[in-house]
Amino acid sequence: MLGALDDTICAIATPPGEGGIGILRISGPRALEVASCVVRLRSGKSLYDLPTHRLTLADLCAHSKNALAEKRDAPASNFIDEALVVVMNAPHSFTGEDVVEIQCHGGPVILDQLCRGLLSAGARLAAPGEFTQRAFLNGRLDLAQAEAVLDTIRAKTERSLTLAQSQRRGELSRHVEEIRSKLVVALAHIEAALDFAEEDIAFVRQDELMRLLDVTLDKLRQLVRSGRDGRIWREGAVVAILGRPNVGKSSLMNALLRSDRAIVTAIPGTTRDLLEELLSIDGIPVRLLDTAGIRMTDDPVEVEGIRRSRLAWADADLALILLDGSQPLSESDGALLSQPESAHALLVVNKCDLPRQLSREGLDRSHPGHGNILEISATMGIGLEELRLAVRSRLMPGSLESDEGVLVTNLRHANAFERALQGVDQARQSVDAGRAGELVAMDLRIAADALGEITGIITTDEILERIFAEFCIGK
Ligand SMILES: Nc1nc2c(ncn2[C@@H]2O[C@H](COP(=O)(O)OP(=O)(O)OP(=O)(O)O)[C@@H](O)[C@H]2O)c(=O)[nH]1
Ligand SMILES: [Mg+2]
Repeated sequence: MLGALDDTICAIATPPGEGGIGILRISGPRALEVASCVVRLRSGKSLYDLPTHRLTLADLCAHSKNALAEKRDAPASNFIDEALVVVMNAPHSFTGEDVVEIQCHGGPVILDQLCRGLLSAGARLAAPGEFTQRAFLNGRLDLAQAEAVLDTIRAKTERSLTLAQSQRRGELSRHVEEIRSKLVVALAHIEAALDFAEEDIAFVRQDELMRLLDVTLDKLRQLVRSGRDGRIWREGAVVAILGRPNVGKSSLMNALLRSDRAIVTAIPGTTRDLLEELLSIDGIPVRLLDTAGIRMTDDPVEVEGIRRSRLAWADADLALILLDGSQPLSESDGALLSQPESAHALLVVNKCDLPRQLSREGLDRSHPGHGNILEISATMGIGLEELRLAVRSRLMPGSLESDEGVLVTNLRHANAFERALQGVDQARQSVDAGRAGELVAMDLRIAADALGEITGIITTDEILERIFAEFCIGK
């Protein structure tokens, strides 16, 4: 259930654990009243007298009903901590409600005691994302902007952050609204024509309508296309390094990370578990997996490692199959290359600094159809730039942004854009085939509603609950 807006909510807004500063957030109609139960301003004034958006020094005490009445210089028996307190009066706050934020020392006991004080003063513990949900319900943000708050917090590369910030500022929403409002105007004309069918008044010219639908289709197609990469921008692409033992998988991981993350030895079978690290390849967040070398073995630990390598392959967005150029192709290499999945893998020949034993022609002959084969030396750092480029273009072929520079990074939005595209496409076909106006109107309505779902003009409690449940408490 969505919380009622007449409650006053509170939460610890900083992450759990110890920190230099911990922040408590209170929002709702009784925010000042609740906060007054634990905050005693050093100036002796009441919270109600504070100017909005100004930090003020205060003592914090365990909840007492008459905290306000207590004398400023009386020894505070129930003293908890010193703090800076800020009041943000409605509607000029993140949630649009009265908000009080308390910045104290970031110790779990302090924060916990204060939180309990606020609860006994009448606040309710906020649900995950409830502050942002209130910002949405009070019209401070639309739904796409509210979702971007979460993307901003979770961004894994600078590029993902830039995208999230642009969505949070409302660029995607403006774009959506522009398309939607044109559809709604067209819809109004078509419906008016239906209402006054007998009067023979032309409300919309067929060629104008076709032109509008064509332009809209183009825009929607671009957005849908950009949405295919959306998951990667948000969560990162999984790239698994595979190959038989000792080909240099861990060395490649370290070279790409520019650190000694994985253990490298000359002993085959060094890596026995999956190692995962996040890196940015040209701004694309990549979750790089180093795996156990795949070969026939009886060692139970290695067998388990190999099983995990295979699972990682199945889940990966891209696999790099690594071969050792200083050795002839082995049976284990052949077994990997014969897997049907290997057709989508990138073939990388390592150790190109050593005398060559593996010929590209031989490889093409025995295992054709692998496309471009890259040559690198993980330890000497040769060919890594080409490898990065190849990974990037495999993960995201084609151009990234639509004409207006908007990029769809959210699955829910991508889905809505797809339904909008289908609706407009259907409508266009109906106009083209001279079908009844009712049919055109119905499809345009579907498209306009799908777009409305993105910004939240059209929404249900169920959608809202699902979206805000993903947030952390205090956001
Ligand atoms: N000359 C040369 N040696 C390399 C290169 N890459 C890796 N090696 C060496 O190959 C050996 C194995 O490297 P690892 O990175 O541990 O290989 P791996 O594929 O992770 O091996 P497992 O974890 O056992 O499956 C080490 O001695 C590395 O120093 C390279 O590009 N050139
Ligand atoms: Mg290894």
